[in-house]
Amino acid sequence: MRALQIRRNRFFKLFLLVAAILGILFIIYLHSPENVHNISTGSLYKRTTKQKVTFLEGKQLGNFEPEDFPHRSGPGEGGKPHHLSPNKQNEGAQSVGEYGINMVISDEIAMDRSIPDTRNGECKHWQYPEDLPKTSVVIVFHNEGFSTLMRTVHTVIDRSPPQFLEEVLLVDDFSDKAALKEPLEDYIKRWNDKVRLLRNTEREGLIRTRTRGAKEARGEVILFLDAHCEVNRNWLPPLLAPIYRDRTIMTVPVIDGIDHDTFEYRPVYGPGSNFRGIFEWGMLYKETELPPEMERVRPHRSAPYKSPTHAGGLFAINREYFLELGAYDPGLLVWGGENFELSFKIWQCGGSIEWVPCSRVGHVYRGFMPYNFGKLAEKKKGPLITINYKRVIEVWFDEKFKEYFYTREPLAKILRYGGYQWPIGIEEKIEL
Ligand SMILES: [Mn+2]
Repeated sequence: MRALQIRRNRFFKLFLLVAAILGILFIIYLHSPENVHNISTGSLYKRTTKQKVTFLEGKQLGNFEPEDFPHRSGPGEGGKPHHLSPNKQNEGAQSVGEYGINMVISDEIAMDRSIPDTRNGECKHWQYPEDLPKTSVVIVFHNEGFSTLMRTVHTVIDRSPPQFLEEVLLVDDFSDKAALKEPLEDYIKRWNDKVRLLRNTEREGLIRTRTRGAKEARGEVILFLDAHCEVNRNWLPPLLAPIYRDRTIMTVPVIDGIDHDTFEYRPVYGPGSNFRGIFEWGMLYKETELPPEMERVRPHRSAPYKSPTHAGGLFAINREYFLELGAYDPGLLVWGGENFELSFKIWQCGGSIEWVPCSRVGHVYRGFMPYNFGKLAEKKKGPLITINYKRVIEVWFDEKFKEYFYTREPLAKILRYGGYQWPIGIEEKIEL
């Protein structure tokens, strides 16, 4: 008996020793250089418990698919064009001069008007994880029309599952229009703390103001929208699902057009087509259809797909990842080129960009930019946007590719773009 017990004891001790060694080896393995990255992304721990996105065969609807829009009649309902009565047309034309948008038309249209469902029919049948990350929708504005700004907020609140919407964060880039002062503060009280308002104390420009919004946001994901949008049905879960799967993925909704003079809502792209963002060597942003060889291997045309870049205005990203990348380069001026800067940084730091056909957001394309850059542009010689492009290229392109840009934009050679400070810790992330 005793002999057996001693043997058992020994066996037990040996077992403990082996278990301890295995444990230590596992800890060393976790901290080896290849895996440190995984740990910091959180994917190693969460992978086993994460829910999957699945496509439901048959007629079954996906878990976040809402009821159809009730049939309503009224100005602009159904996304139809709206026209002013003759006695208001002058006023309407004047507002186009002031805002680049016909605000008199906008004011006559309901904040929550119905709009056509422009998605691929498949989109109704996707099942998304129930524990998607909470999101701060960040909306930067400068002298925006009141009703277009508020319609953006109304549609976000009405058409997002509340459990995934941490807040809508409005960031005012030093507007001076009276309607955006107290009346705005009073209006958003109806949403209690769900809608927050921050104000810059001087003009900072879109790029820096967005970075401020990202820093002050409370959600795990930040989602930037322009200040004149209408989000469409079930727009949010499809944008969050890829980020939930991998925090280094940035997601981009497909944009529909809203006419600045009639508020007609219509798709920009042909039905069923999938486009993605590219750039040419003079840094002109373009879009091309997804190549057939990529489309062929995708089981569903409505599934997200990789894209080199994006137009800039509307996208979602893990907040901490965005800040780890140094947010937007603070040396970029006002507007332009920030979409490329962020895209290049994402790919060169191991991340990627996905366009999401099942997330549709309407955007008013303005007739022109209704404001100037004020003091922001005074100190600089040369076109701001070319200075920005030069800065992005000098930082992120290899010599060979820089030459392609200078061949297209020879004048850029003599422009000065200022000193560049690498974001802290980014060197370890760059994959050469
Ligand atoms: Mn816009």
